[in-house]
Amino acid sequence: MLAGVVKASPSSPFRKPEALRLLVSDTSPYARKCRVLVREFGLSDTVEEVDAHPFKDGDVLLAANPLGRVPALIMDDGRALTESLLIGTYLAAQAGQPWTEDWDEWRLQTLGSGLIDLAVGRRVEMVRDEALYSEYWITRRERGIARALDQLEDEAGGLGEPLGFAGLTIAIALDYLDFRYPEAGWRKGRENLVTLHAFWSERDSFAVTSPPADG
Ligand SMILES: N[C@@H](CCC(=O)N[C@@H](CS)C(=O)NCC(=O)O)C(=O)O
Repeated sequence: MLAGVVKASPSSPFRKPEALRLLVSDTSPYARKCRVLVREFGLSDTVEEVDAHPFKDGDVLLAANPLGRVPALIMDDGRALTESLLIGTYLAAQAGQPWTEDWDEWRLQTLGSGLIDLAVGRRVEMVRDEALYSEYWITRRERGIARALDQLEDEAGGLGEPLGFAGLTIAIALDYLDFRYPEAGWRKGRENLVTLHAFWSERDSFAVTSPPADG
């Protein structure tokens, strides 16, 4: 069971949805956070996943999210939530398991999400035209990734709930490094992160949402 079962749910500003559409791309680690949560919360019958690769700028995605990013969660009244953290929080509430006010869990979730930001930022820089490629930005991202990994290694052992949103976000960040930046060699000397990643890797929700090998 995912974190956040202790406190009573505050009343939701949204009525209980009957059908939700989650716009995703199969390589997006942000979308993956939400896709895993849908499965962990048993919401697969309520949430339909719709492929909406952001760089295709499809009408459905742009209508849901003017920022042109996935994930976006379209509710049955047409409004859409954006940002993986907000969508995850909403899904938790819908599942009757709202996140608790565990600020340390939130802090580590945010650091894990920032690690994803840097890894995605590095990837974006790597695939730019050669003329636009910036060694400065790539190495800056790489230094940030290394620092974040070191801090997460120091703190991951103390994660109260490896199945919580922080643990999930960190595990997805690590898996994304395997996918897009294996040279980072994040496992070396980072046993706590290895354990966390292995823990999530054994879960179906994580396995079936892993990015395609040719993605
Ligand atoms: N902070 C956002 C980040 C979402 C994001 O940047 N998604 C990427 C896919 S990995 C995207 O859609 N990029 C397209 C773009 O930035 O134009 C979240 O947590 O949902």
